[in-house]
Amino acid sequence: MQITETVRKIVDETVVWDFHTHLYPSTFGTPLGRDTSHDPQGLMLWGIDELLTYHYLIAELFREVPRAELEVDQFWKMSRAEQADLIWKKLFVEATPLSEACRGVLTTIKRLDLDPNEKTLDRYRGWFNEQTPNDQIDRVLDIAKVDTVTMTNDIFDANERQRWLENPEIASDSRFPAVLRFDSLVVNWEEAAPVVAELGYKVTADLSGDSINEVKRLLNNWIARMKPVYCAMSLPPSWSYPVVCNQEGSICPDSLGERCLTEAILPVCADHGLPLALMIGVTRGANPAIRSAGDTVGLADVASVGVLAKDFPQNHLMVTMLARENQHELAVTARKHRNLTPFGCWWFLNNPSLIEEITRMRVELLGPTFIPQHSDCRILEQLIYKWDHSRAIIAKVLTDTYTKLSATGFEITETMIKRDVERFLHGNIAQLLKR
Ligand code: RAT
Ligand code: ZN
Repeated sequence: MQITETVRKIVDETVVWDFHTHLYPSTFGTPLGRDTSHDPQGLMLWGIDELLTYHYLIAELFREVPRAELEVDQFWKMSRAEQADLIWKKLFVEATPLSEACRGVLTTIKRLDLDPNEKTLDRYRGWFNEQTPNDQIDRVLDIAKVDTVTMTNDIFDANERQRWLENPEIASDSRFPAVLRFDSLVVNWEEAAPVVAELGYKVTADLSGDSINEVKRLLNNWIARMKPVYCAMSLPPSWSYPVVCNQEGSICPDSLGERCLTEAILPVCADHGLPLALMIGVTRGANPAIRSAGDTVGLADVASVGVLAKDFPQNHLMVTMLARENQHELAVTARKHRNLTPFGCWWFLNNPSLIEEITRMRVELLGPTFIPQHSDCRILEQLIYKWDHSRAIIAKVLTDTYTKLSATGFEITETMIKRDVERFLHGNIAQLLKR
């Protein structure tokens, strides 16, 4: 058997369950829809203008263009189409699109059978305008060979929350399972409390009285409404468990977040058999002027993850971390706690060189017991490039691993490779989410 060719073929053909995205089906409305789903505030993002105004590319635009030519405020006043035109001109026409986020747009265009050498966006826009949202979902899932696109459904996003309240059938497309997300409960209880109170729950700013039970009631109600496959939050690099509080005399804000986590979130997740995903290491608003393009990475405390896994053996934790420097310790920590599964190469790590390094190390330390990648897509068509690019690297790492293994005299079979790849791209997720 030719290991390289066999692995590549199997990795390319195996259908993916994407563990974490920000994608939605058309029932959530779409700004680019000529039918009933048309909705300027809609959440289903697709098309060339959205692809080009991805926050990764906005960050790159501001590196390329000097301030004298474009003030940040000026950019935000432009229409989405004008922003997309500018990004195409500056990053793809007047400069060579060397970065991973740029290459991704080109891979996507090519795999949609369009020519990546256009000087303007007219042809692309013309093509997208002829598509309908639902046909485009089918087409993209087919090209990317993805059958399950896990959503991120944030109860603190008023726009999204309203849609769930108005339409109980909103998540009827089983290809898009829901995920209950609630960062502010832990990261910023002060900000969360008035919103939770407004929703009809009797909570106080210091979590006194019946507050914890009310947070549990909130979570139970939203679990009943969304039927999520897991719960999730992202945490800053400063997050620690147990909380280390330097503030004397007053209530430490982080300890309120910790109470939400340990007294409400973890018990509710355990009751429902739902894993909790922790995405750790993001500092929001390091440069707030450029909005989501201004979030950054920080070194986080992996030991806290281990202590949490030890203290809550009845919970399953799915963890991804943003700093490259945290990856080895996370993999080692997962060896100590079977209720801890590392997943994905998140955000600034979703680059070929880093995916390769991290996946290689995880295979060496964890064998087949982790989830190598998630896409974090915000725009539908990104599924094409994110999975294309990741599949190539996963195949490379597995080829090297099987080659070394076969040098021992151990026989590698096609059945074995299929079993492993299926676990990595689909099966491990299905098993953890009991689906
Ligand atoms: O990767 C991203 O697009 C980030 O903006 C975040 O959405 C991050 O992945 C998150 O889920 O918090
Ligand atoms: Zn995300």
